[in-house]
Amino acid sequence: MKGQIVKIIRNIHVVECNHKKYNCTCRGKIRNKNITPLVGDYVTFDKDNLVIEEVLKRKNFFNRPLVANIDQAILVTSLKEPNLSLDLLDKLISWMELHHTKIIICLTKEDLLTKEEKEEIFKKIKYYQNLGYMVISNTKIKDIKKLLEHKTTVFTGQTGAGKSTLLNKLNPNWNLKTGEVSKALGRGRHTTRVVELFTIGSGKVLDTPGFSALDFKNFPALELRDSFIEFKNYQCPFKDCMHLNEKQCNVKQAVEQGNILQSRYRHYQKLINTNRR
Ligand SMILES: Nc1nc2c(ncn2[C@@H]2O[C@H](COP(=O)(O)OP(=O)(O)O)[C@@H](O)[C@H]2O)c(=O)[nH]1
Ligand SMILES: [Mg+2]
Ligand SMILES: [Zn+2]
Repeated sequence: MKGQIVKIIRNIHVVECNHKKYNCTCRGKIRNKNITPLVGDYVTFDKDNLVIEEVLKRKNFFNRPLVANIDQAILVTSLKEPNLSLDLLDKLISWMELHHTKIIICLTKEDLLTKEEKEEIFKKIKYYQNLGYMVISNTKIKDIKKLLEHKTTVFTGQTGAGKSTLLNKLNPNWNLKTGEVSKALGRGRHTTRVVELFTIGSGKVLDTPGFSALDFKNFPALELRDSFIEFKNYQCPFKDCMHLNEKQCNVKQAVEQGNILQSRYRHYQKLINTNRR
C-alpha cells in the first residue's frame, strides 16, 4: 500500500492512505538505503504488519521544520497590523524558490486599509503578480480550498498575519486559537510542536510559525541570486554576473530605471551579505 506520513512520534509513523491512518514502525534505516523517513514522505507499507517498506523519491525537503514533499506554500501576508513586510515576503519567496515549492501570496487585512493606502500597496503587490506569483485575498475561501486539492501545502507568515484565522475558515473543526501567539511569546514559552500534516478534503496542510529562522548559509550564492527570479530576464555583459559590484550590469540598470522593485534588489543584497558572513 502507498501512503503519506503525516506525523512521527518516536518510532510511530502515522501513515495516511485513503483517509485511514496506520501506525507503522520503521525498522532502522530503510533497507540498504540510508534514509530516515520524514513527515510528508510517500511510503509503501505493509498494512498487516504495519511496517514501512520503502520511502519513495522526495520532491523536496525542508530542515526546519523537518518535512518533505511540500508542493506549495501559502505566504500569509498581512497588509496592516502588522504592516506589510516586503523584507519578510522576499525572504520567504527566496526560501520557497530554493526548495522548488510553488508560491501563493495570500493577503490579509485588506479591510483595514484606506483607499490611499490600498493604491500604494497594490502597486507593489502587482509587481509580484507580474513575476508570476499567484496573489489571493484571504476572503476567497472557496478558491483557496480549491488550491489545496490533492496538494501538500504549508501555511507560513508573520505572527499575527492571520494564519490561524484562515485555517479555521478552511476547516472549522480545527478550531485553532487566534491572536494568542504574542501572549505565549511574551511569557517566553517555547512549545516545540510536533510536525503534523492535517487533512483537508483531498489535500494536506501544515501550519508552521517555524520558517522564521530561515538559514540561507548553506545555499550557494548563485542559487540565492537565481531565487530572485526576475534577474534572469536580464542578460549582463559578464557571464555569471552577480549583479553586485560588476561595472556594467543590466539588473542594476533595471533597478535604477524602476523596472525592478528597489526593495527587491535591496533584499537581494542583504541576503547575499548575511550569506557571506
Ligand atoms: N481586520 C482583519 N483582522 C484579521 C484578518 N485576519 C486575521 N485577523 C485578526 O488578526 C489577529 C491575528 O490573527 P491570527 O489568525 O491569530 O494570526 P496568526 O498569528 O498568523 O495565526 C486576530 O485578532 C484575527 O482576528 C483580516 O483579514 N482582517
Ligand atoms: Mg496562529
Ligand atoms: Zn548583472
